[in-house]
Amino acid sequence: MKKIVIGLLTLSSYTSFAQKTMDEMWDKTAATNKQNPNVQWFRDAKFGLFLHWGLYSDLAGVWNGKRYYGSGEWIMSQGKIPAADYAKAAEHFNPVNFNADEWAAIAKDAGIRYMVITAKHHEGFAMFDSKVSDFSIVKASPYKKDPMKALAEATRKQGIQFGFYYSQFLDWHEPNGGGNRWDFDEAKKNYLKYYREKSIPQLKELMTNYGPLGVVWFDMPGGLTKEQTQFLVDSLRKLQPKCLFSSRVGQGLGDYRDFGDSEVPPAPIDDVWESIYTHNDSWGYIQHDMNFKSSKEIIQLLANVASKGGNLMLNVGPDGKGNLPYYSVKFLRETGAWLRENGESIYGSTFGFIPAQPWGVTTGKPGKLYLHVLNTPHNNVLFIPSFAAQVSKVYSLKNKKPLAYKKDGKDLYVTIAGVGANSPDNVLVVEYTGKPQAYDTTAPVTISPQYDFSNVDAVAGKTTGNAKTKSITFSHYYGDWKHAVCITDMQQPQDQVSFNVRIAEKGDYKILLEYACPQESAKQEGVVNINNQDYYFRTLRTSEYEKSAPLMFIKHPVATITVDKPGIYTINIHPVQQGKELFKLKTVIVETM
Ligand code: JFZ
Repeated sequence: MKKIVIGLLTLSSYTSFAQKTMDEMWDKTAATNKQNPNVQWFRDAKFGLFLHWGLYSDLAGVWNGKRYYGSGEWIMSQGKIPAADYAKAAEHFNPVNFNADEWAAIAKDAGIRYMVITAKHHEGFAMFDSKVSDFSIVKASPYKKDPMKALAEATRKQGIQFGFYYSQFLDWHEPNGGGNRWDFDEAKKNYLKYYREKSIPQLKELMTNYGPLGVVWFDMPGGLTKEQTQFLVDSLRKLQPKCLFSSRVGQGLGDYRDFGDSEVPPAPIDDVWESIYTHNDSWGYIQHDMNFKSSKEIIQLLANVASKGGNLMLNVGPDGKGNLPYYSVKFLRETGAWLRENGESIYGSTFGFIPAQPWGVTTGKPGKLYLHVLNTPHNNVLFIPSFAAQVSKVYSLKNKKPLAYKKDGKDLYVTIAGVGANSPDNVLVVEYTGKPQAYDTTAPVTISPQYDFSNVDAVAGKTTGNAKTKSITFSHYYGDWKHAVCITDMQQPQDQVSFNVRIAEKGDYKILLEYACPQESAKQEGVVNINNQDYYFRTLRTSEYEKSAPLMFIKHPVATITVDKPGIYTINIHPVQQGKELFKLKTVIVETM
């Protein structure tokens, strides 16, 4: 490793950019501080809007007549487009339809509490008025105005927290910026010069000229040591002590934790964190990306993230003329309509103390547990296992109508008399007295015949031997990351996974294993043990695992079982012989027969 020493700052140049960024980005251990009073608004906000907007939005996923698939803001890198050619795109970039007040009003209507927009993405183009570089919307485009100024003001008028995304290290326009190896010789790069001459001065402009910012959303750290990052953070904090920094500032120095793109942690985390998702496949606008999530998906995602204790920041990609995509506006507005009726169960909530059930998830507030019913039980009776506190009232949040309930030991049963059955998330409120119980991480997973399927996810498994629980990363299009928690490394009979389940009612059930299995793992024998009964199976080939391809899962039916007595059971799975990894097991699916 080569070291360049400049004044007090030492700069290490590194070899494998891709590897390093992936490792650093997967920053699940970043230190955050939930005692910090400045994070409270963020913890309560729950729903943010992310906007990726730049020259790439105007290119719209097309260069020289060729359509690109994969995150639109990466088109310059994907096409190895020379910086000088790419810069010419600015000459045609004229977002005349941009209307800051309209964007802010749509966000408000959607129930958005904070907005983060790309001030400069990896392409290096400043979407604001910068004195530091001429490669900006004011100096290099016919638009000539500063849209960030207008948006900062418009959001503030609506009472929405405003923040900037800023790519502090990757800058493909600059010879000394990170990432562009198709134009610039890596060996000749001086990252520190880039930080000193563009990145830090522009960050200072953003933190000086746009009023109080809620957050600065750093991305893809690189080129700095821990001390240097601390120096960067300290010098910026002086400008706005209350502004929060995302964990991708690097080196564990952020104020809140960001999960990998499109990743929700499998269990609640009592920390300050955010999941980011994009509305379709790409972050930046692509004209041929029409794969939008419905309002139902957005609402259920929001409930799911809130039930784990985090925020959802949903990304939308405006086009090069400044229009928000039709479906983004439509589905955001529908989400807002749901939030107007049910927002009490989301904003300012924490994760609920009852783990996910076949019917849905829970959030909480003092004295209240919110049941987010995402799947209606066949018999219209919700089973809430191990609800220790004294219940005083149960009602539908939407119309406040009381609902019949009964306690059987600690178990609570609520009759949902057809209320809100068509809602994407039918919220019921359980009011209780006394202290909230602790979230039980070892609680058995509920299996109930009142749903067509009950899922027992890998995360609930206890592993022994060499078996492990791992988050596996893969992707569809370029930059379109997905994650699946799986049980891996089961190679011999001692490598086992056990699931503690509670079968709520007697009946016949089918057991399906959902797993991925490459050629070398296929045709191996495994065994599922339930209630001292062995059920043998042989693994079926799906496909090889590769980060840059979809991970293919099969739902393999392996056994039919009959349960005579409701109660707590163990499902144990392991290889029969010593061999290769049996499979990557994602879910044990229990189907009602
Ligand atoms: C970054 C950007 O490169 C991308 O263009 C977009 O802005 C996204 C929000 O952030 O991409 C990342 C960063 C981190 C991970 C994946 C993609 N990660 O942690 O896996």
